[in-house]
Amino acid sequence: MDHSDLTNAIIKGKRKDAKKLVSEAIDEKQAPEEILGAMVGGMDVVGERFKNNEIFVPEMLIAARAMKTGMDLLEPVLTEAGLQPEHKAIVGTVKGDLHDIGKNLVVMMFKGANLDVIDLGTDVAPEAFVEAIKEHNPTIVGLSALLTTTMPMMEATITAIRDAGLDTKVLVGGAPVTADYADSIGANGYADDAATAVTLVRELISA
Ligand code: B1M
Repeated sequence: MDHSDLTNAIIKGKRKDAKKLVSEAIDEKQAPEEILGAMVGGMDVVGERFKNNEIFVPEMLIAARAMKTGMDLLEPVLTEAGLQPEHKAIVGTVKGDLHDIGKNLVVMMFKGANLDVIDLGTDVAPEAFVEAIKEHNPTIVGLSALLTTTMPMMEATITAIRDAGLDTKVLVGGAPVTADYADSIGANGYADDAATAVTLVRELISA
């Protein structure tokens, strides 16, 4: 079944269209994984356009909202079909840092890529990340920081995770963070923006 109109509804952030199209596809007993794939495909296009500065934060937010509208209808159907997200991601802004606009975009893009996301919020202590990893056993942990004064908390968090004997892959990002800094603190990956974060997670998962 062609779901290109649903993909376009996500790209354009048309949440009413997304709701109608997902509802119709479910009623017609379309394969739920194909309906999901059409929406994830739409978010991939949104991510690419955001990365290329063709669209900006507001457009990304309305696309994510359209995806959430569709997912609210589809999730029960996916669960019934036994189709749970294969991978979990824990995401948070590090201790001492209250910035979460970017972190929230990363969370939205991860959900758009069908990851099961546990969002720890802001000002998250290293030990809170460790406890959450032990509880949820995620594939990926994402750390966000927006202050030069809180970037060292990224290193402290990675150290706490490793000292706890956990080898979960850690992805870092945020305006002042760089790939060199990520390497210097032993992160497994760095992403410049939310769309690249999705690409990187997919690479880390398939590695
Ligand atoms: Co503050 N703040 N702020 N601030 N703030 C900055 C970051 C600052 C650069 C402004 C400035 O002085 N030019 C400066 C930091 C300087 C430095 O250390 N480098 C600064 C300061 C100093 C402060 C305070 C200390 C101000 C004060 O109170 N004296 C204070 C600190 C509070 C605290 O955190 N403890 C403060 C407070 C705030 C608010 C809370 C009021 C507010 C945040 C609101 C919120 O987030 N809920 C705020 C804001 C909005 C900003 C600016 C204006 C915008 C940041 C933003 O949201 N950008 C910012 C100036 C600037 O950066 N232009 C500034 C948009 C967002 C989409 O980008 O977060 O970079 P970004 O996310 C991107 C990428 O980085 C990436 O993907 C996102 C989307 O593509 N990404 C990841 C982000 N996280 C990622 C994680 C990943 C991967 C990619 O893997 C997991």
